[in-house]
Amino acid sequence: MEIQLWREILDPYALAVDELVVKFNHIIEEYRHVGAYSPIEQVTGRVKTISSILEKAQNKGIPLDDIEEEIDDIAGIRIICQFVEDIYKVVDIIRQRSDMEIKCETDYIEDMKESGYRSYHVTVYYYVETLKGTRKLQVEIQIRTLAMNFWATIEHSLQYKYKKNIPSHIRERLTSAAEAVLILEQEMSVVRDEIMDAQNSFTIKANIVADILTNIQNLYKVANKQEVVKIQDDFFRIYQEGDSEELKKFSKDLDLVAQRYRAQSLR
Ligand code: 0O2
Repeated sequence: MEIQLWREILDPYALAVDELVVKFNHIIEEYRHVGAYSPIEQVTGRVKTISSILEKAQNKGIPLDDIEEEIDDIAGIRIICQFVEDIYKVVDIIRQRSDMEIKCETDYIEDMKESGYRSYHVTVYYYVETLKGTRKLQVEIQIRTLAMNFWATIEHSLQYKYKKNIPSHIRERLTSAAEAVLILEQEMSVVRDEIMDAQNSFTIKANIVADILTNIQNLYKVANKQEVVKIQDDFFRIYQEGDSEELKKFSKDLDLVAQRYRAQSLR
């Protein structure tokens, strides 16, 4: 197939990947803005390379004309979570969205692959607008924890290195590493609430400080300089004392001052 033709096929998938990465990143932002823990830690996306598409088509006996129908991971999104529980939250988020229609789901976490691979796969239909009109595309979303991703990335590289024939002694190591990942995740789940609390209070504090600094910056433009310098000194003192409740109260009071000057911060 000519390169131009491949470009025509793959360009809409690149658009789908770009849009979806933006959308999932925006979900992280939404959680952070309300100071809540985000079940999504990180999002990446990729369009399958031509050689990888051809290899898959050949291995599975798929005619070139049918690749878009038969290969559901031409566009791939990978969502990384901190905890196993978060994966199912993300799946719920996807199920509720009106811009993605679920085609199928595979839970390789409940049903680990023989290789030791664990991940939750959701294949969705997603619409993109192109010069030639609306296109309905398949996108594979892989949702996994940081630990599962670490394992899968290493195993994938080894598969590549050994052309899918990983020597048995390395296979055995990978199997025990997969078991270690399982134990690690179980242990981390026990302390999940503690970790979430710590991360939440960190995000909340960071948001409050950002609000305060924006308000001070805005006030510099409109308010009496001496008053703003005093506000700034008070802020530094409270910040250094490290009392979160005091910081919250200070932020609320500052909001009122900023409102008075119509200089309120809007993040
Ligand atoms: P890439 O882009 O190189 O990652 P099937 O015939 O159903 O078993 P299919 O249709 O590829 O295979 O679907 P499946 O099993 O859901 O796999 C889709 C993708 O999941 C793979 O893409 C991998 O990214 C990942 N995956 C599945 N099994 C394994 C595994 O054992 N180890 C690792 N590291 N990843 C796995 P591709 O096609 O390999 O391409």
